[in-house]
Amino acid sequence: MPFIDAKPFPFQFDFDHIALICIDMQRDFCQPGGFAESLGNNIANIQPCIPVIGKLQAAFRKAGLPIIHTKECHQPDLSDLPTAKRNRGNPKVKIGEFGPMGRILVDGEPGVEFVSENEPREYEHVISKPGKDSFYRTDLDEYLTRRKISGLVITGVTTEVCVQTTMRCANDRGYDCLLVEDGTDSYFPEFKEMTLKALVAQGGIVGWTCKSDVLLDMMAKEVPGQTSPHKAA
Ligand code: TIU
Repeated sequence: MPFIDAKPFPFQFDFDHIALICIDMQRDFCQPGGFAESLGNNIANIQPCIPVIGKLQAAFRKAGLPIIHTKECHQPDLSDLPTAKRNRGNPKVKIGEFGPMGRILVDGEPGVEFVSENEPREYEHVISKPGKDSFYRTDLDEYLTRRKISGLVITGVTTEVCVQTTMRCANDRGYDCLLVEDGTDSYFPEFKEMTLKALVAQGGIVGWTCKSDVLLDMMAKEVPGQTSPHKAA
């Protein structure tokens, strides 16, 4: 099993028990007129991770490894939207109201869909989640258990919100988490920097971080075991 260069120490990449998770690569967070802009965020800051995630998705597909895609959204009747979340931040356009890409953060609307560079393939697992934690009111834990996945390579937006929350919640459930440094972005570069540091502090209290080229180089060289349970799935 290969080890890859990571912080705070090398990460053992177990081809038979690992998945890539791409968190909330949605138009509402990445493109003009979506939820992020309604909160006053500068979406330019989160564009760099999009092509990096595209490369990681291609490598995981080539290796026959599972990819999970999450999207933050709510039911059309907003029954899963807490009033506190709807009012938080005093946004210009609230969740459920109409923006240029349909109803903001409502499942099925154009804004909730994935940016074209990071779209799921037909057979990949897609999770609609009402919160920042990808485990909250979703089947993620059950899916990972069923697929015998014990390690997660984590990517997506935003670093200190849904990405960090999910990594902490995965860590508490016993998953080994490797966050890809250039495969995640924040509207606030200083928050990204501090989050990356905080996650690996204290001997990797929440997990590991690495650069995408280290991971991609290793995946290009290693031939995953032919008996991988994910190959046939
Ligand atoms: N606002 C912000 O930074 N993030 C979110 O609301 N959701 C995610 O991080 N996906």
